[in-house]
Parts: sequence; structure tokens; C-alpha cells
Amino acid sequence: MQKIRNIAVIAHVDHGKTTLVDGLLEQSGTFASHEQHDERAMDSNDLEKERGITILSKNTAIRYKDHKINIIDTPGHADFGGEVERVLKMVDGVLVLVDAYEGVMPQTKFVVKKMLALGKMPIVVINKIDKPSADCDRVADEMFDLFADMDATDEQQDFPIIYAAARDGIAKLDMDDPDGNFECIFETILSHVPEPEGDAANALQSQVFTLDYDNYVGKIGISRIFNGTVNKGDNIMLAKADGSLVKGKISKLIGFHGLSRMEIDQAEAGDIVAFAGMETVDVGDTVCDPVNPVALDPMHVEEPTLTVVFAVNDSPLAGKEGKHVTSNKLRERLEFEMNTNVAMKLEVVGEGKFKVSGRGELQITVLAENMRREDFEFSISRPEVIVKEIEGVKCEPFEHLVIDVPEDLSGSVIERLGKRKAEMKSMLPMGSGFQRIEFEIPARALIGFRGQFLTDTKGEGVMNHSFLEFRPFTGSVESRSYGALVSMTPGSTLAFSLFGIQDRGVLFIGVQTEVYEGMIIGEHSRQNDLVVNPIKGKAQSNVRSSGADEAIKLVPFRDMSLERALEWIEDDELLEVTPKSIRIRKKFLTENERKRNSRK
Ligand SMILES: Nc1nc2c(ncn2[C@@H]2O[C@H](COP(=O)(O)OP(=O)(O)OP(=O)(O)O)[C@@H](O)[C@H]2O)c(=O)[nH]1
Ligand SMILES: [Mg+2]
Repeated sequence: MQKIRNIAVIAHVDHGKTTLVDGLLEQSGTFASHEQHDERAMDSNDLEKERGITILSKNTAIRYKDHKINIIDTPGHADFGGEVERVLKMVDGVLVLVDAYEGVMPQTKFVVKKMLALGKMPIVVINKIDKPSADCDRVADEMFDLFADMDATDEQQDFPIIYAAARDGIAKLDMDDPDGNFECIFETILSHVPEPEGDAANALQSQVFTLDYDNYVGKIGISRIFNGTVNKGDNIMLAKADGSLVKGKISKLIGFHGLSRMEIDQAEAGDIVAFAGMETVDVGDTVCDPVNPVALDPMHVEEPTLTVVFAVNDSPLAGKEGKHVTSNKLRERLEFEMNTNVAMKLEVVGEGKFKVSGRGELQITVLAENMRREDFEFSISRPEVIVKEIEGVKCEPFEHLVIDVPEDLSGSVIERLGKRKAEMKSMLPMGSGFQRIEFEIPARALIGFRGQFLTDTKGEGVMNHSFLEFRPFTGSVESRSYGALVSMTPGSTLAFSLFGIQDRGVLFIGVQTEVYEGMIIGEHSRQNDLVVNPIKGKAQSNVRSSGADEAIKLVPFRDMSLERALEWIEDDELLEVTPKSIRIRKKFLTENERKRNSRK
């Protein structure tokens, strides 16, 4: 039997997981010297590259001495926490990264809690020790306290610490040691992560934790073999979450090495491999011995906390920029997504209207962004948190929020958060004039907060949050404090009229932009909405007023990204998303309709 270790790399967003995996691939000699690869090679899809974050967990394998080490890189953003939970079941140990300055952040807590509860063996990597502001002792203490608070077993609490600068390929076991390479990481993995349990001689049991597609072979299930041996061509039984059994055949068996996948003939208990040939495979299914099918425990997937409604685009500009615009197309695409993305849910709520639930705004905007790129057009409604009844009490999701703000601004931020029903839990000086303040806050109150927070802290504040639990509903919270600038007419915007409007607030669009009645072109500086005419040209007059045209200087408009726009809109507004544009609009386009409906 081959010697195997299975690990996942977990951490808060941006603490350096994917960069560390690069180093592990590199320093184990998995990349051949001539092999070209990008930085953060595992972040392979387009959106991941563009945004510099990991969205989907991905696995790779390296060889170190006579061992195979299967490594799963996980996303750190809280919205993708569901991925991490699933992956943790597949491994025996974890590398928990933590930034040498930032220390324990909300998602560090989340992943450590899950990992400890599942009984995994941790290795703590304090990363980015090259940062001038690094404070390894403080961060190590924070990790000890965190483990203790979260009821680590004695064995787990006794974790080894590695100090690293992943980006530079440096690691060492003691800060006083000279800089070394990743050998100490490999050795610690071999000595601290338990060998996989299970027996190759037992009946086959292999659980699928990720799905993939290949144009040639179709649906692929990536899974961890907990027992038995599997050969290419084997007949198997697929045990589904609902208890049913489906016969199948492994048409292809795929192994991992570095960034490549290769066909293999056999794999054994302890390994992580991919199967092709089972069209009905879902995440959580157990691939079993056909004679003696015993399913493994189904996977626990934490419930969504946020919903938005995707709907057919019915704006006056609908169908001009996208290819797929019908309800059927939209439905097909969303159903396809739910097939692979178990953390999301879909419900049809009306003609051409689909309620999509997920873990946060980023998860939803990533889906929307992918759909735009595939030439879809649709609208999205304001995100709403999921309210549910627990033992007869109406409950809503709460988040753990951590902000780092310049000291002189902390007062105003605390006040702002107080209005949003946040409860302050702690406040600590971070050095360099910053304060770290922790809150517990209804998820509802965080919608739209980020934009405000960045304005309040002049872009210097950093905020992070992650799901805590469902708690009793807290009543109304403050939302957007400004109204919208709404176009009263269709046409193409002109500098002359925008110049007149810009004093009334902040514009979202520039000149020669197609607008329609009811489209929102900016934020009003007051609380109410203001209807404006952005297409009016200068009145003709006989008197030549020299120099008047040069006087028209437009302030740069605020470019609303998908996320920003989604956070900004209110209940009576929608986002119109097409491959080329993101427009914000009123649900009811004419002022009459809006008045009629507000009276109801
Ligand atoms: N200074 C410094 N920067 C680092 C180090 N390691 C990684 N980084 C930087 O940190 C940023 C985030 O790195 P990633 O590897 O993408 O972090 P991640 O944990 O995979 O992020 P997510 O997958 O989005 O959660 C990148 O800009 C890296 O270059 C390090 O040792 N020192
Ligand atoms: Mg990453």
C-alpha cells in the first residue's frame, strides 16, 4: 500500500493559502524545472485570477520522499465557508495559516472551530513573517487562546507552529532559527498528520466531495476512498443522500499530480481520486461495492443565510446586449449551478422569478458574474437575510464582525454600527495607530454597510465578517441613508444636463450613456428620491455665450461594480445585469406607478 497523507490548507481570506501551495508544489519538485506556471497556480479559473481569491476548493498531490501528500486548497472568504466544511471531512490533518500581523480573524475562528470539531490534527503556520508589522508572539498567543476557547483536545492544543514567508519559500520552526525552506513543513506533515485509516481489502467506500465537468467524459466526482480498492471499469453502486442506490460503472479513474490529472488503473483506501462515468453523481454520495453497499454519513452542509431573486430582465433595454434572456434559459443555468454548488439553493417563486439562496453577497455576485460572461441577461433583487423559526421564535442570522480602523475614526464608526444594532465585544490597539474592534451584528444590518464604512474611514478601514449563528430577530435596522437620482426619460445622457445634476449627489454614469425612465443614475445627497432629466441639451439661444461650454466640467462618476450595486439597492429597486452593463433601476419605472404602489 502506498504511504499517504491527506491535508487541507485552511485560513481566513488572503492569509496566503494558495501561495503556500505554490511553494509546496515547487519545493517538492512537483513542477518540473522547465514547467511554466502562474503565481497562485491553483487559482485556475478566470474570476479567481482576476480577483486574486480562491472561490472553489481544489486538490493536488505531491511526492515527498516515499510519501504521497494529497493537498486541498480551500477558499478563505466567508461566503465559501461551506466548501471548507465539506473538504475537512476528506482529510486527516490541516495546515491552519494565520497572518503574522492580522492574527485571528473571523474566518480563522470559523475554520478552526469546524476542524477541531471534526477531530483533525492541526499544524499552525504563521505566515507573512516578512511583514515589517509582523508580531509572531502575539499571533501565536491568539491561536493558543482560540484553540482553548474552542475546546481543542489536548492533542490538538499541542499543535506545532511553523513560521513562514510563503511568498518567498521560507519556513522555520523557531523565529530565532535562520531562514530555511519548506522541508520543515513536509517533515511536520509526515510526523503530525495521521496516516489515513481504512483498509484496501475491505469493501469499497468512497465519498464524493466535489464535482467537475469534462466535455469528453461528462460529470466527474472527486472523492476520498475510505475503504477498499477501485479499478478502472469496475461496476459500483452509488449510495445517494436520500438513501437510494444507483448502479454505475467507473469508465475512467483519474489521479492527481501537481497541476495535471492523469488516467490511472487502480486506487486504494486513503487516496483522493476522481471518477468518471456516473451521470447521476452528487456531492456527498458514496461510491460503494455493488455487492455490499454501505453508505458513509451524509455531509452536513450549513444552510444558506441570504437570498436574492434572479428574474427575467424586463427593462426597456432588455435583450440588446445578452444572448440568453428567456425564463427557460435562466432556469436551466441556475439549476445547473445548484447541481455542483451544494451550498446554494434554488426555488421558483413566480413566472420567470427564481429565488437563489447562498451564504453571502460574494457567492451570489460570483454566480451573477459568471452568468454575464456566458452571455446571460437578468435582474437581481436586493439581498434579504433568511429568517426562520427556531422553537417558535423568529430568528435571523448574526455575523461576527471585525474592523481595523484608525483610532481617531473609531468613534464615528462605533456610532454608525450602534445604529445598525451591532454589539461591541472588544477593542484592542493594533499598533501603528489602528484599533481592532469586534462586534456581533445581525447579517441584515451589514447589507450596504461596506460602502458606508469605506467612506467613513476614507478607504483606510478593513472589515471582515463571518457567520455566527441564528438568533432572535432584532427588529428594524437602519438602511441606506440617501435617496436615488432617477431618470424621468429615455435617451442618451448629455454633459450639459449631468453637469446640472451632479450638485444633487453622486452620479453613477457618464455622458452618452443609454438611460430609460425609472433608471437610477446616481445617489441623491438627501434622503428622498429625486427625478431628474439627464438627456436635456442646452437651450438654443441667439446670443453666443463664449466660453460657456468649457465651463462644463464633470466630476468623475462612481463606477458601481456588481457587488457595490447589489449592496446599494433598496427593496423597490433592481439590478439589471447584462454582459456589457450593470444598471440600477426602480422596480416600477414611472413615477405614477411608484406613487400608486407606495400608497398600497
Ligand atoms: N508579504 C507577504 N505576502 C504574502 C505572503 N504569502 C502570500 N502573500 C500575499 O498575500 C496575498 C494573498 O495570497 P493568496 O495565496 O491568494 O491567499 P489565500 O489565502 O489563498 O486567499 P483566498 O484563497 O482568497 O482566501 C497575495 O498577494 C500574496 O502575494 C508572504 O509570505 N508574505
Ligand atoms: Mg487561495
